[in-house]
Amino acid sequence: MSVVGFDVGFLNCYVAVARAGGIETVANEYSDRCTPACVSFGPRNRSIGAAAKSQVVTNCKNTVQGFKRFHGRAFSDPYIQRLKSSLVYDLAQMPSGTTGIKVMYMEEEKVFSIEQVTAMLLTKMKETAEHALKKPVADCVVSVPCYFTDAERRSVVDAAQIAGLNCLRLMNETTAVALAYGIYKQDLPAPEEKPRIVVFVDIGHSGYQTSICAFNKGKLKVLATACDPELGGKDFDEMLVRHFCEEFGKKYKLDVKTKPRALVRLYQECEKLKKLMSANSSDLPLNIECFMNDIDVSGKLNRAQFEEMCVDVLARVEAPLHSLMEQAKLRKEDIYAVEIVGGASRIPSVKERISKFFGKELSTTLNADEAVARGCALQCAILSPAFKVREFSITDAVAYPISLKWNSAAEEGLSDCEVFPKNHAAPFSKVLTFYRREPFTLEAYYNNPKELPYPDPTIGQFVIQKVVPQASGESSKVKVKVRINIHGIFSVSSASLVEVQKTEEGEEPMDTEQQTSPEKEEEVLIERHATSLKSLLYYFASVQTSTEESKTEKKSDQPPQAKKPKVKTKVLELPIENSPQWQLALDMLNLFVENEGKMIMQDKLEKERNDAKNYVEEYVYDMRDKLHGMLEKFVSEADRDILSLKLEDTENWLYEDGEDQPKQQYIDRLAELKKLGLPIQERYIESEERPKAFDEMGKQI
Ligand code: ATP
Ligand code: K
Ligand code: MG
Repeated sequence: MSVVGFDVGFLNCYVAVARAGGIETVANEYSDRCTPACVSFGPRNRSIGAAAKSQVVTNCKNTVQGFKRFHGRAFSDPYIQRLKSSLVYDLAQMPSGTTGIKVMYMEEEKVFSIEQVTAMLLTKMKETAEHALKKPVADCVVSVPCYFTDAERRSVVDAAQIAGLNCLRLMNETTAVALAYGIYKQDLPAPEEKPRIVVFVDIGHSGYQTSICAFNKGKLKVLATACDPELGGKDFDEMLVRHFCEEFGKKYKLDVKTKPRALVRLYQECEKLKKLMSANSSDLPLNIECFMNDIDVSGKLNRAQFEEMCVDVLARVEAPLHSLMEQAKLRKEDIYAVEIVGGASRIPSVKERISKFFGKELSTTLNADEAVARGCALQCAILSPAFKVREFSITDAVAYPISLKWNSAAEEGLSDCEVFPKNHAAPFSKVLTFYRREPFTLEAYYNNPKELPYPDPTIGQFVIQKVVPQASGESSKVKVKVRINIHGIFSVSSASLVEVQKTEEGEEPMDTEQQTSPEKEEEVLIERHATSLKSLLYYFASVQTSTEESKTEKKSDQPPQAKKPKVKTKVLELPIENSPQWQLALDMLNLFVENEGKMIMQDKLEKERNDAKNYVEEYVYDMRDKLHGMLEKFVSEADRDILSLKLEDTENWLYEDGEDQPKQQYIDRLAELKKLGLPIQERYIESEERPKAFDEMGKQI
């Protein structure tokens, strides 16, 4: 049982773990807590994270970044098509119609699905966690932007599975931040008191997310969220790149856009410049040597000019804040604090806008880079039975209103019903009642496509199978449980048919089965009995809280003395055929799991091969130094010449034929060298030990 939180950022990823001392953000093999969201493909292996980022320029066509936005998207999605032209690497269509990336890997052209690419990143992050915890990691919580749709979320869940992770929860990034904020607060209002209202703002590289939350002791409730999925640090970079492309075009007659490598370098330098400008308002230089056609370029910019060129981007900061306050129906005076996180929240003009909107100083009590990962690790600790944490209940909110439509039994066409309005509590289950004689289909969709950052409002089709009429010929009562699960994903989780076995004439059967789940639940009557189909009646029953789900036969609990009819009902579970939109097929998923395992093995073998080669190289240099240094007295001139020659031979070999050999070749070479070197080293050690031993003896006497 591991307790791990992964912040899978568009640009930067973080890993937090729970250890005896509490929650800790842990460093990767480069002693860096930030792991770039970058995967690079080579002729023999993959590089992931920092190792991949160092290849962004040298291996630009096979180094992928910025792929978080491809999840759950069709290749034909206009959004993907638009992006495609601006990317240095290639995209391709997967057989299922979703988006894949096309690269050269192991000297072959390969197309990887987005789930596979994110899985590669997660593989790296998993290793980082395993290294820190010194044990295998499976259970974890993974972050997603709160504006992710169902298809995007399912795609991330699949990616986690491909990486061999057991994702206990996909956590909305803003909610993770809210948890990291609230769980340690000792002074939250008591449960019956007026809650403390806090706004959270996360501006990362790709997206802008805001949420407004109510805190009481031991709980947090997300009241509303508002986002701009296309506003983040990258938009500021974009403006800078555009500016310098123009400037260099005029000044040096360079068409930067035609050279992917130059463009990638310009993006890197502009991002650096942007960060510097957060701390300096004076003129700052931008210099790139050998930028294009052997030309060195230089330019300069100050913060005022930067803000001027970013007016349109900055103008978009306010809209989500307006929407947030409008949805929550609260006044600005009700807000206790505005907490900001995310790298781009450091841009002074962004901070100014937010602060001005609320008429309030912003709070930066949380670690701007690590709060999401820490919140995820905290959530994982809460979900883990093996870990003791403070009780803390989290109620999230539905980001987009969800409706169901179905063919009405009265054959009057389609009926529909909004089952989860915007900001409805999540996770949550509802039991819907239908009266049917045959199988029927429910179609789930987002009913407000205008606010969806996604072209297709379809969530999926769910066929309730094996529905039959009652023995009497009447329609059967069918109970369908729909839910927003812990990942924020809609599903039809179960369906059952209530079979009336015996009733006395004229009486309505009473069913007494109880629906339960650890989640909050509600019963909604969708259709009335067959005779009054026209009216859709909503009937909100109280939340039921019994502890066992009845799946088998149940008797109605009529008191025997009240001479009422005896009714026996039997509840039959019905199979459901699920077809969620853009769902990765199970056989593909299994294949990807298998392939990820093979690629991990390949990377491991390649690393071992490289290490073996490095050992030879190290030995050559080390021994050569020592032969003329500390080992000089312990070797005859003749032996030294033999070994020296052998070392030189080996060095030459390493740069020629030995450049790229199987691991065993290096092991053998090293063994050959050691056969000559070891006796010399032994003589040296012996001579070192002898006086020491005498010393020891002297001390004892
Ligand atoms: P997302 O949340 O959109 O998935 P992310 O989590 O990877 O992306 P962050 O790590 O929060 O993003 O932020 C990265 C962005 O913040 C980059 O655009 C980076 O240039 C920017 N950034 C970081 N530090 C500063 C700074 N001091 N000034 C300006 N921008 C900064
Ligand atoms: K991040
Ligand atoms: Mg982020």
